[in-house]
Amino acid sequence: MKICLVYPNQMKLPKFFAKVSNIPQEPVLLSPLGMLYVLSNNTVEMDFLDNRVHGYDGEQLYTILRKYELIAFGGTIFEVEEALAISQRLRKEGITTLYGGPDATVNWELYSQYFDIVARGEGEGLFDEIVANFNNLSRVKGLVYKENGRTRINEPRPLIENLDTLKFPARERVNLGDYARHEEAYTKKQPVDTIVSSRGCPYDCYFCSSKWIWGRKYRYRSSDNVIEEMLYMRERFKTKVFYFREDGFTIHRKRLLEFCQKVKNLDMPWLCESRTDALDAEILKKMKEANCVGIWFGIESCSQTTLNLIKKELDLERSQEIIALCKDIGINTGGSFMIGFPHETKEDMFWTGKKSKQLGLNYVFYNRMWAIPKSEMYSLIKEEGLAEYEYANIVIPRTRHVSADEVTDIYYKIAHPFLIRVLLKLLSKFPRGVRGKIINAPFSKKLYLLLKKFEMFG
Ligand code: B12
Ligand code: SF4
Repeated sequence: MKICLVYPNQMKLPKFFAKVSNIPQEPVLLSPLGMLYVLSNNTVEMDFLDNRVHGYDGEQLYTILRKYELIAFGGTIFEVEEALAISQRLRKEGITTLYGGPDATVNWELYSQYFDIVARGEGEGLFDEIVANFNNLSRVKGLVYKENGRTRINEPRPLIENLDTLKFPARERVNLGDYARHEEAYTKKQPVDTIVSSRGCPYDCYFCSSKWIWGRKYRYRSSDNVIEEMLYMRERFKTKVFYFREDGFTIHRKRLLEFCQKVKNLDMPWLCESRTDALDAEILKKMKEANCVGIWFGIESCSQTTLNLIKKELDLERSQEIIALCKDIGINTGGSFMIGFPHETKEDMFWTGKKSKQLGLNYVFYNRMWAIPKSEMYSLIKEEGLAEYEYANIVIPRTRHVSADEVTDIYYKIAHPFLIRVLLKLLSKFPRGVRGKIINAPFSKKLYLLLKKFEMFG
C-alpha cells in the first residue's frame, strides 16, 4: 500500500488574527517530532511531506498526493484547514484519507465527518496494524471510521507503557536545515535541536488540552535512553544544544537528578521547560553543573487570584524566588504569560504586563488568550457567550469586562514595545513566504531580543 504522511501548511488566517501574533501567522518552524516518531516506529514504508517547508499550493499538493492509496495528515489546529481541503478532493478519487496527531486526538468527533479515518492517540505501530487489517479496521484500536454509512468508534489505543522501547524519531527523514535550529534567548551556540523525554502531564490547568491528548498519566524515558539519543544527535546531526520541549521534563525529581549526574561530564548544553514548583536550590545547582543553560517557565499570570482561578497551582512568590535563584546560579530564564483570561479587567492585564517585566526573567513572552478546543476554558467561553471571533474552531474571546479588540490592543501594547510594533508593520508588507523566512532567520531573532531588552528592561 502506498502511504504518504503529510504535515500540512499553516492556514491563512483572517485579517483580525494578524495582530494576534502569538497565533502564528508565520510560526517558528520546528521539525515535526511526533510524525518522525511515527515514521521510525512503523515498519511499513511511508513517504513523508512537510508542506510547511515546501509551501505547495492546493493544486500542486493534490497532484503529488493522487499517486498514493492512503494519505495520513497530522499537525495542529493551525494546519488542519489545508488537510480538510485536500482530503475532500482526494476522497472523491477513492483515495483513503486519515487524520492523526494531537488535534485529531482532541477533536475526533468533528473531524470524523471530513476524513475516512481519524486516529486517536499515539501513532507508533498504528500503520503496521492498519495495513494488516485494512479490510477489518475494527481490529485497530484508536480509529474512528465509517462503515456502511455508520460511524464506528473503536476503543482507545492503550498508552505505550515503556517509552524506552521506542526507536528515536526519524530525524534523518528530513533536512534539519529546513527548520529553526537556534535559540538566541538562551544561547549563542547552534544548532539547537528539540528532544522529548516524557509524555503527559498530571496537572489540570483550565486553559490546557494536554489531558485530552495524553491523559493525566505521566510517562518518562530513562535517563540512559535520553542520553543515548543526545549522543546520537550530536554524532549524526551535529546538535550542539538540546532543547527539552515538553510538558514535564522536570516533574520526576529522581530521574532529573540522575540525568544531571550522568550528563554533566559529556559537554552537552541543554534547555528545558519547567513549572517553577518543580525546582529548588539543590536541583538548580545540579542542573547548572550538568550544563543546563536555560529554563522556560509557563507562569501565565502575575495575579495570585488568576493563578488560582485557572487551576495552575503555582505560587507567584515562589516563582519569583526560583527565578532569582536561577539568576544567582547562572541559568537564563524565560517566562510566558497570558493576556485576556475571561475574568480579567484592563487593570488585571496591564498588571501582568508590568509585573512580569519586574520578575527578573531574561526573556518574557505573551500570549493573547485564545481557547484551545476541549479545554475547560473553551467550554466556559462558549457557555458565557464570550467568543467574539471564531475561525475554523479557533475561538478568540472577549473577557467579561473588555471587548475582544480591546484585549488584542492591550496585548499588543504589552507584548510589543514601540520599535517592534514598527518593525512588525513593515514586515506585514512582505509576501507570506518571504515574511516567514525573515522571521525564522537567526539575525531577526537577535534583533528582536535586543529591541525587547532595550525597550522593556531599559
Ligand atoms: C513542542 C511543541 C511546540 C513547538 C513545535 C511544534 C511543531 N509543530 O513542531 C512550538 C513551540 C513551535 C509549538 C508551537 C505551537 N503549538 Co505546540 N506543542 C508542543 C508540545 C509541547 C510538544 C509536541 C511534541 O513534540 N510532542 C511529542 C510527540 C511525540 O507527540 P505528538 O507530536 O503529539 O505525536 C504523537 C501523537 O500525537 C501521534 N501523531 C502525531 N502526528 C501524527 C500523525 C498521524 C497521521 C498519526 C496517525 C499520529 C500522529 O503520534 C506521535 C507519537 O506518539 C505539545 C504539547 C504536548 N505535550 O504534546 C504542544 C501542542 C502540540 N501545541 C499546541 C499549540 C496550540 C501550539 C501553537 C498554536 C501555540 C501558539 N499559540 O502559538 C503553536 C503553533 C503550532 C504550529 N503551527 O506548529 C497544541 C495543539 C492543540 C491542537 N488541538 O492542535 C499542543 C497539543 C499543546 C496543548 N496542550 O494544547 N508547539
Ligand atoms: S499548562 Fe502545562 S502544567 Fe498545566 S496542564 Fe497543561 S501541560 Fe500541564
